[in-house]
Amino acid sequence: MKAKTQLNQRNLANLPDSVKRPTYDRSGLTAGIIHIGVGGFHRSHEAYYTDELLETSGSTAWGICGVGLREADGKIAEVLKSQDYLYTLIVKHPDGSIETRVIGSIIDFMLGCNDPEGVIDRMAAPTTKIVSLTITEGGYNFDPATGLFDFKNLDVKHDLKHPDQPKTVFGFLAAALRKRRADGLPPFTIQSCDNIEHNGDMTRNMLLAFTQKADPDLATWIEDEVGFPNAMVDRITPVTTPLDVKSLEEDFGVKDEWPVTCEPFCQWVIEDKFSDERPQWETVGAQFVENVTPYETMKLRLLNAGHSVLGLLGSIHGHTTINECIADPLFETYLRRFMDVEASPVLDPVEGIDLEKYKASLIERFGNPAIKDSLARICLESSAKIPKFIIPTVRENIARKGSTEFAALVLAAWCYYSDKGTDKDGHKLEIVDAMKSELHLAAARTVKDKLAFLKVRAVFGDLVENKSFAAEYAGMVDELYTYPDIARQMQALLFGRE
Ligand code: CS2
Repeated sequence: MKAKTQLNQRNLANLPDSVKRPTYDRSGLTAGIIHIGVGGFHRSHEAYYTDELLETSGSTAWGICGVGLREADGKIAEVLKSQDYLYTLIVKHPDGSIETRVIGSIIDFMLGCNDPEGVIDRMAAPTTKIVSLTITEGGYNFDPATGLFDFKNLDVKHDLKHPDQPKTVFGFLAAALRKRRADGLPPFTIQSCDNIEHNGDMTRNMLLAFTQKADPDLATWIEDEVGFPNAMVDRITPVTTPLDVKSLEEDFGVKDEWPVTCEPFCQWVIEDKFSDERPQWETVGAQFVENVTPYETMKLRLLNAGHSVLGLLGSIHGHTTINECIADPLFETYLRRFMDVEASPVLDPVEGIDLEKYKASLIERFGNPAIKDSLARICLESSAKIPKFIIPTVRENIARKGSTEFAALVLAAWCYYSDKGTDKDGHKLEIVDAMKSELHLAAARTVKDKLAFLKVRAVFGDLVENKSFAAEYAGMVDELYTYPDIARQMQALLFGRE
């Protein structure tokens, strides 16, 4: 039996040699970065890059203070505090080998729902240079039907009435920027790390819409002074399982209540548009570029869209993980065909990237048998993902009269998934989506109206008005409801009817 060491600052020196750990002086760091949304992805990505930077540069200005805005963030707050904000990153290679590394860049954590003034003050402190965000695709409060900021959101209404006790990220950003301006401080950079095309521009537009209503003078200052770099972020980070916690303890001797697992691959391409100082992340593998758009479009429409394609088709077929889908030749071929015939033709060339190699690398990454990325995670909040990952490709193909059938079948599968909530053999699927009941109600009307699901404007906009796409989709839903066997339809699209 291996000796077991509780992860905390005091015990760092006692960890087994196989576990890499920070050697820099964490007690001397200031939090130049405040990060809102400390989920697995932040911990495998920005916090990892920053840890490497602190390890190699001797800089003391770039510690991270994590922030959670919701009650549900209480758990991560508690775990991180009890471990002196340390956690283990478990990197799983396809050959089964594992690297473990304790990340030290997070040095504090605050809960906005318990202490809004404290969080605002921290964001407004002179040492804060960047507020970064992973608030998920659905967190931007963007109404896809109108393209505008959603003022109907009750928390937004609350924030407009109580600017010093905000609940939403926009309320917090506005309050902190207002304070900095009053204190004569430069603004921080606002850095989105979410999977949204032009994520910086999106953040800017949403924050400006909010502040134009809340405080028009402040909006002008934000417009003139605040940097919102767009970025492409990438590292597959599955949900941590109890088995991950147990294996870390048994195989490596580290007791860590909430480690993070991820793949070896990691990428971060950022526009160099910061309002103030920034970390030299380029020294640890990030790329700074003039224009990130082609990179983000490529990633969203191949990787994230590819995930959703496998996630929805795979779920109703009865697969449970991404690597299981890739191990099934029908699914791998389908994904390749979607990427080649529908996604690639509407992508701009990306400097320095060979698209064929990029797609092959995605198949390889998805196939990593150690990752076991669950389809439940991939399908989580599909209503926020599909409009960003798949619908733009469909629209562009409609415009250029290209193929849309591979995507249409995914939407038909999503309808079935939302309606039945089971795979084809009746096993219950775990569906988590802010629009779950609305989507279920629409999907359940399919038998009466084949286009009922496609008519949900908040997701599909006016897609249903395109007659030929609507007919293609209707035919697929019809067939799926008649023969609930998605593999049969995938086969027919790929190889024709027998
Ligand atoms: C996934 C992403 O949430 C999803 O649907 O596609 O979380 C994906 O794993 C990451 O963006 C990888 O960088």
